[in-house]
Amino acid sequence: MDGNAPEPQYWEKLRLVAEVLRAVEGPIYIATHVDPDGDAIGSSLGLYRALKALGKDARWVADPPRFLRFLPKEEEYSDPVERLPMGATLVVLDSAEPSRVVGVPVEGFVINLDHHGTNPRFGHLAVVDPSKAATAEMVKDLIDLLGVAWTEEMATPVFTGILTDTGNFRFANTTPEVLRKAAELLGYGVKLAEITDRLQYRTPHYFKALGGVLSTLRFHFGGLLVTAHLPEDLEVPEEDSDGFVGVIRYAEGALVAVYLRRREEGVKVSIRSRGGVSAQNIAVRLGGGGHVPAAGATLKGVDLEQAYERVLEAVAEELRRAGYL
Ligand SMILES: [Mn+2]
Repeated sequence: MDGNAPEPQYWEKLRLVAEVLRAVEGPIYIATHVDPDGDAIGSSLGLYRALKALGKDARWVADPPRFLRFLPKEEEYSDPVERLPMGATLVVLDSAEPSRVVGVPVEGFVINLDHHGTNPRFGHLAVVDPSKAATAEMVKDLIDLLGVAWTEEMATPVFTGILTDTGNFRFANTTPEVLRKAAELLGYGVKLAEITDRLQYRTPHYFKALGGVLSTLRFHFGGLLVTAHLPEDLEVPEEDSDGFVGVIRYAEGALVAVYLRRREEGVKVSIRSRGGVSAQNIAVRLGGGGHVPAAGATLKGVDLEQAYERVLEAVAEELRRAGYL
């Protein structure tokens, strides 16, 4: 099976999700993946607000990172729960696998909405469409199907999810359809300039860490691969660390960028690629997953040096497959 093919029954399945959600009388839990990004927070908050507007007993379990905390009100997100009540419905968004879901156990009637091709289609109702730029794009369609009247409060997080997963409409996933949806959302009062500005805010600590990361920059395979890592003496929150790969990926001539940092569970790697080279293939070889241009993995039980070795091996294999080596 081609993990990246569009979902042929997208609208049928999404319509079924809308019907189920409209019919639910009990609590509907909404959750997303660990280390949530703009799409994770945006898609789940947008759906939460739409379900609330429908009068549903919706609960959004999340811990928004600092740079996204301007989106929700504090009373909108709730703390992790150990068990879901009997008969609960759980909607998980943007989570490539059940183990990535954070804050709730994956139980009850599970609806899985995602755009990661590597998603194993877990849950009772899975709508996984890798042709979609963002899970928020799917939530845009779902809210339309729910028949809720759009408001700025609903449109803003959904728009933010699309904005961040398309790299501010710069990535190849920015299709005419994506721009049409984004334009429609702008029409509901989304403040584009304000949001793009807010999303770039970082702490002074972040900029110091960036200096440390850039001091580790190295080129491999004649410049086809650029790598950098977080120096061992530097600590930054994962949400800050996430963005560093987005800086080094612009090294001219590099087809692959890999950023590594030590975490409790091992070494986490973020991978970006272009020019027919698949970050997803590299990530899968390292035991992770993601999209073709952007993917990641966590290498368990290795130190930084061993992680570099494995990364170089996996990248070499992919560069060979793509005909560059
Ligand atoms: Mn996403």
